Amino acid sequence: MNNYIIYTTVLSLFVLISLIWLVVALFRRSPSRKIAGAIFAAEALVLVCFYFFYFTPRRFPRNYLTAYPPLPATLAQTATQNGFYIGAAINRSANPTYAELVPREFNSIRPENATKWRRMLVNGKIGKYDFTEADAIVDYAIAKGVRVRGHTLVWGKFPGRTYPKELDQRIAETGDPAAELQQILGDHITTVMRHFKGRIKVWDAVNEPMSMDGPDLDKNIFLNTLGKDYIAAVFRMAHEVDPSVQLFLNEQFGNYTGEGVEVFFGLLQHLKESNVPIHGVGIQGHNIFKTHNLDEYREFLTRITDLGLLVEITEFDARIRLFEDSDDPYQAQGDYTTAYAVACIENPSCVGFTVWGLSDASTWFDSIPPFRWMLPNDPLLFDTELRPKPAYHGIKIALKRRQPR
Ligand code: 9MR
Repeated sequence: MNNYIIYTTVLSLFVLISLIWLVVALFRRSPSRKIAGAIFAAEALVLVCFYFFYFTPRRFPRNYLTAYPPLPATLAQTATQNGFYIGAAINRSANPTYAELVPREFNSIRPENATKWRRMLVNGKIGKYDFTEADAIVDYAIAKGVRVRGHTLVWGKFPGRTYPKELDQRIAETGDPAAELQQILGDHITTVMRHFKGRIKVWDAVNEPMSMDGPDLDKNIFLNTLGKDYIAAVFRMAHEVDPSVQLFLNEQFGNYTGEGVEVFFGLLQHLKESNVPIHGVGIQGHNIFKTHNLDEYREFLTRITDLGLLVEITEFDARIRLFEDSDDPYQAQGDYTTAYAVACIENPSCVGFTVWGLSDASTWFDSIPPFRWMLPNDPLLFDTELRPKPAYHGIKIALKRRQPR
């Protein structure tokens, strides 16, 4: 499904080669310049057509608007009755849409950004916290009886957006980087967990420890300074601050088998054997360039829960364009999303399924290239007008069959 990347790369290479040929031929006044010019023009034209094809917004039939009879109970009620968390990532609390939709349809939320380290700091200044945005979301949810998952205490990618950029500078300038980082991390974890004590009872202690470039741990500032045991150290610090809080390791996978997965299981094994207080694994579940192999994913869930860990799907979304070859893309997307959620619902140790946004009106895909140009993305359970999509119904039906833990 990521054909456009292959096509663009190959075509662009051809265009580049023809361009070089053309420039050289023109420079040497070679007779081949006309052929080079013609080939270059033809290839460039194909490339332009190709761009138009992929980046022209699509419209798919919305058969689901008439296909499903309304069911009496809401998604949140069905989930609660069957011992499951159905969640959404939330950005603002003062939005009247959320005020109504969240407690009705979701019994769990996860601040999309508000409880990230950098986001809670005034001007990115280490130690200078402003919890206004996070408190508004958390208190709103709690007042409505909705569980909050904290995201995230430590995340080593994208400095300046996840952890404060000032940290890089502080660690580079200090005489004892390990002691300095340990101190700053300890202060951060203590301040944040104490602030939300009793309100956030489950945290992603560490987010995305795996590298995006290969089957290895991400070589971020925490790993480079403290070694791979930074992960264990974060869990231990957090547990010490509040032993009643559940601590998760949260990670994104595109494949559920392979070398990277084995490195991840090696890490889990190591944490378990070292008696690190880890309670579960969060699987993000973003479907970005392709859909996931559901058989392998089901096996993967079992492998985690066989280790005695809980698991949750924490950030699910699947772009509608991944289903555009189907006769009814929204239905195909719904079937896939339902199957993905069902694998979790059927595993008693898989305790929740959270989607990365409340409705198709607001998704991170709409703001990042190239997906912002490949509209629509429509990856969630409710459409832009907040009408339930096929997976909403599929998940609700599946929840009724959930076996209690
Ligand atoms: O959706 C989030 C986006 O608004 C932020 O700019 C970005 C950086 O903080 O994080 C996005 O959420 C990510 C999540 O925190 C961790 N897993 C991947 C998510 C999508 O990038």
